[in-house]
Amino acid sequence: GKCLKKYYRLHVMAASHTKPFTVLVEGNIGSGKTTFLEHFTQFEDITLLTEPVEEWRNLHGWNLLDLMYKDPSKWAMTFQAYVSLTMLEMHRRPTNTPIKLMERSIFSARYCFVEQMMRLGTLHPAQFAVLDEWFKFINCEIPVQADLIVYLKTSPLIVYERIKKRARSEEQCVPLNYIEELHKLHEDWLINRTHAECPAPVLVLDADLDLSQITEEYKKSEHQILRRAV
Ligand code: DCP
Repeated sequence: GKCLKKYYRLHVMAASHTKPFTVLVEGNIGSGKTTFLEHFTQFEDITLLTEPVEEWRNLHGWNLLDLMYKDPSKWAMTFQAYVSLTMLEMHRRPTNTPIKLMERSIFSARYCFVEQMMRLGTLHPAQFAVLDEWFKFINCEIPVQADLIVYLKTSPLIVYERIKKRARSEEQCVPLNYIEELHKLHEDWLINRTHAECPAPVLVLDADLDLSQITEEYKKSEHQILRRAV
């Protein structure tokens, strides 16, 4: 009996490690995705994959984010190709915990950012087609675990002010209009469901709240993420 119990426990652990309960944290630029993930450092059993943007700012010393904002038509394709790679790597990264929280996904890259750059003409239709074929291939052939999406819903004007305040050098020229369109694309994907696919159930949080109130809002997601009474 004891032996079997031990075997069972090991088995469950192994299963949870290869297939951890995976939460994708989504929301507009400046919606507080990193802050949301940081809230969960207090809990055990969770792997946090934060700030993929830091990889985009330093690939062998190259700041792809900066190149992309400075000369979008030239660099959008390169930038989005690298974003897809880093996101896929995060989706596939093994954990030794039963829960995994990650910032963004290959889905928001495709349905929000690549979509936006295609509509603006920043990506040539042929460049868009290549990125889209990569996305479809990955989607069909490579298992990407997604059990819950936390959508940090914001108003464009509020995140626009936050972006100006945090003054990440690359983002200084991002206009309000760009943020508004990105907002609509997040809403279309996660609320209006205009794309055939939404990979997981969506939990919507009010991320307009400021830092003094946001912890209470974040707490509302704890039981769904930890899957126990909290
Ligand atoms: N970006 C992009 N294409 C993507 C993903 C991101 O052009 N597929 C850009 C938009 C931002 C920067 O990368 O300028 C980082 O955006 P994120 O929303 O991913 O990260 P933040 O740091 O803004 O998130 P938060 O403030 O919510 O923590």
